[in-house]
Amino acid sequence: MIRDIENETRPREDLQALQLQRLQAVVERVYHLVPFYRRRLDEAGVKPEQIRTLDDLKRLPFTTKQDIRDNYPFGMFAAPMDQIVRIHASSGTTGKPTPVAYTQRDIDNWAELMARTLAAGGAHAGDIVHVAYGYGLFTGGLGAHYGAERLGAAVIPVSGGQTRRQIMLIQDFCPTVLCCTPSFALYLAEVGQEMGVDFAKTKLRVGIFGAEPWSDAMRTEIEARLHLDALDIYGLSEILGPGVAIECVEAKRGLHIFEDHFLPEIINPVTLETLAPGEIGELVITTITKEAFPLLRYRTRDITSLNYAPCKCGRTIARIGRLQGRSDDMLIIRGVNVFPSQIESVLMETPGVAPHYQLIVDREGQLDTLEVAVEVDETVFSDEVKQLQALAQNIQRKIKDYFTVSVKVKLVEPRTIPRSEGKAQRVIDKRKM
Ligand code: DLL
Repeated sequence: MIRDIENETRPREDLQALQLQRLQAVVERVYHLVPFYRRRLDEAGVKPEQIRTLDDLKRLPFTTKQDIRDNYPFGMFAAPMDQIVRIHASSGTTGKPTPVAYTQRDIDNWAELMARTLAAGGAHAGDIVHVAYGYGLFTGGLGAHYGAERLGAAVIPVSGGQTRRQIMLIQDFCPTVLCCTPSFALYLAEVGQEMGVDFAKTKLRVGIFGAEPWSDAMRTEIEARLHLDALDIYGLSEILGPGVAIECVEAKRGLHIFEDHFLPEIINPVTLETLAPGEIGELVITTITKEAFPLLRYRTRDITSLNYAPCKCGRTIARIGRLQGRSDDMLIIRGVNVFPSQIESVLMETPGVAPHYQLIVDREGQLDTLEVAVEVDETVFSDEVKQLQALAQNIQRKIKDYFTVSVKVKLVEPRTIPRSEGKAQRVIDKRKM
């Protein structure tokens, strides 16, 4: 269902007029309220009044995560503290978290965007939404929570953890919508199976899964095991949290990005040139409605492409392709670029291995090596050693055919790869240890 027909099905010319007006306002805002941006814009020789067309976006400087770090903790806020009502932060695998802020209007816009997101998945008032994204500094839990309430749905704010108890609640409280990471969805399926739960008998109808990369093959697996429509949701704390882009349940082809709030571009991460629709590169987003934490041309590091073709659901807003991963997560194994999600696709095509894996990157001499540790399922595990070896070789060959690199494949016992209640850790980089 389209919750906001006006903003999601507008003719492009009208949308662009709105975007330009909002872009001009945000440039004006940051120029006057954020010393960092004033300096950057002055260095680039751009004054707010020189933004006359959407094309002038290209004249604006990029913003990076490092810029936000350099202004730690609150130097990039564009509203005084008496107008800020919420602070979240991205986890940051190393060092300090990256704080982001919201005014009351930002929170309202976010709730509305998340309501639009859930509606794209077919959710409506009367639904019961089980939110298993973490609550706290992470934006997933509270983002989904406010959106579901705005939609008029009932929220079960379980947050992460206590997997068995969550399965009990799914059976007893009968939620119809499940919000969590795809790796946790898979874990719920696994634990449910151990508990003898038939998910076809639960009321779950749709899953809103994101916050980490996952493949189409993983979607098929989760849909079959949980008996629901699994949709991909994208967002990042710096830009908003969840509610930036979502697949529609009608097409499940590309994630609609809410262009009335975000201006997307795709750039070549090396030359920084803007790429054409369809070309794969780094997603850059300019927020055009945020008050407390607006960002100009923020380099997300996420790799995808843009598609402006109207969708069969009726939306005219652009779609981004499924995220391949972050440029920082891309492994370069003997000169070949490999994304963990691509390895996942190969593993998922192989009968006998479970969808739980880890990639271990190491270095031998000057060369980077990759070991793929993947669980075999119960039936295969009891097979003879010879059969297990053949399975490992088969996976090795498939990966070699696909990427032209040789990797080591290690089959491991069922349930030995750590399960995740939030974002899964797929890559272990021993080079950095
Ligand atoms: O993960 C916000 C979120 C919460 C999105 C719940 C979706 C659902 P951060 O912790 O700041 O925010 O992490 C953002 O996660 O730059 C991507 O690299 C990755 N990511 C998020 N969604 C997807 C997705 C939240 N659908 C970072 N596919 C982003 C692939 C994703 N990667």
